[in-house]
Amino acid sequence: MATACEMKNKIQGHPCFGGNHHKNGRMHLAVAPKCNIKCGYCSRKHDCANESRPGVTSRILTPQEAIVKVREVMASPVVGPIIKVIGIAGPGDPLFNEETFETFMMIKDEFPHLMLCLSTNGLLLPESIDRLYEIGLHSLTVTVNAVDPEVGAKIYGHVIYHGKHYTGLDGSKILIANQFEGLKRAGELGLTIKVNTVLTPGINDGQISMIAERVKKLGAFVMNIMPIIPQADLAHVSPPSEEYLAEIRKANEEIIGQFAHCKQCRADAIGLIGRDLNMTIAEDACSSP
Ligand code: CLF
Ligand code: SF4
Repeated sequence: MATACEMKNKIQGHPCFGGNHHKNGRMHLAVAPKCNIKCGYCSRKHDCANESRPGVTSRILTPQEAIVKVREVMASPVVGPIIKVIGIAGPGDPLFNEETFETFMMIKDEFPHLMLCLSTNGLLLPESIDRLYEIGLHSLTVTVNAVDPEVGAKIYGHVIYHGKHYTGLDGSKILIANQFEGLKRAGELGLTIKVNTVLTPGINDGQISMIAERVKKLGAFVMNIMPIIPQADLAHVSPPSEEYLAEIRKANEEIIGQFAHCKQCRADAIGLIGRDLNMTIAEDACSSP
């Protein structure tokens, strides 16, 4: 596990881990369309709601298109210097799409100075973590919504694992066990880890502190408690108020640092958090000779 000092150096420049998010930006590559679980708040028509703002459907890029896009963005005089991180966050689960690995390998070869970042539901983390480490993954986000499989079963409709379809408690048990096993291994490897938790009032409120305690012990650096955006099977849930969200974050900040600047970005977001620069890149491209 990395020491606090090593971790502080590692997160320099990463806008989602406490690096200055007014100066440092990230570029998401939407290369991962397929998902292997069904979160109750996911409509499947949109980007992964664990890391992305629902309601915006991305155009899926092939790894070849993605590297072309990175070249274009890095060549932009306005946006290029801001980008410090390349993230793959959907629109499905990155680890369930081989294109994720292909894309990261190309980025690593051509832009070794950029930090590679991945966000996953964690189902395939135990079998993928060594591969991610070898590719040089810098930072990992796992969305953990429950410690107790009974609670998880109210959030996850199904889990498809190694070709088999599991529902209810069976699926939830596999998912949660794999999330913690993968996190444990990631901590041992010294990766920079963030845990996202979708606060779903009336369902997982009582789980938040248990998640915080457990992931902190495994080496997570920061927690990002996000408000549910109710839709699909969980459309009836009332989202938390800003006051309630702030209260829950405060109650857990002594256990693990809380990231409060998340903007639930699109899977193809580019630029500073909360300030998408896709248009700037298009304008740069138009004004190039
Ligand atoms: Fe992207 Fe996520 Fe990496 Fe950041 S976003 S893959 S950790 S580079 Fe950041 Fe956006 Fe919130 Fe994610 S603000 S949704 S926490
Ligand atoms: Fe939807 Fe993401 Fe959950 Fe998959 S992991 S079901 S894409 S919210």
